[in-house]
Amino acid sequence: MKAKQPKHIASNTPDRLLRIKIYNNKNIYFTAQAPWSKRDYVEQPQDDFAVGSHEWCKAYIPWSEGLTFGMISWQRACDTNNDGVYDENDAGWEG
Ligand SMILES: [Ca+2]
Repeated sequence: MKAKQPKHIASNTPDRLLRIKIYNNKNIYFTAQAPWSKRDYVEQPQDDFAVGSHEWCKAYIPWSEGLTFGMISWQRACDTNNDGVYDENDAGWEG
């Protein structure tokens, strides 16, 4: 008789991350962080360009990743008149 194969062997080893919180009294807490959708880095169209360059500013899709370092960089370096788009009205536009 064949041994029955466990069906969900992977479910016992969840791929978890830990968040570490250190409080003022030096207590350290570890909390499990559930995987989130953005954890696996997806290549972005602007990856080939230097952050803040004209090409990068053009390629970056505002808010495509939410409020990230990229988004903040885009707001500071690209959308200098803060109207939500990168175009000829912004200081870094080369056109
Ligand atoms: Ca702008």
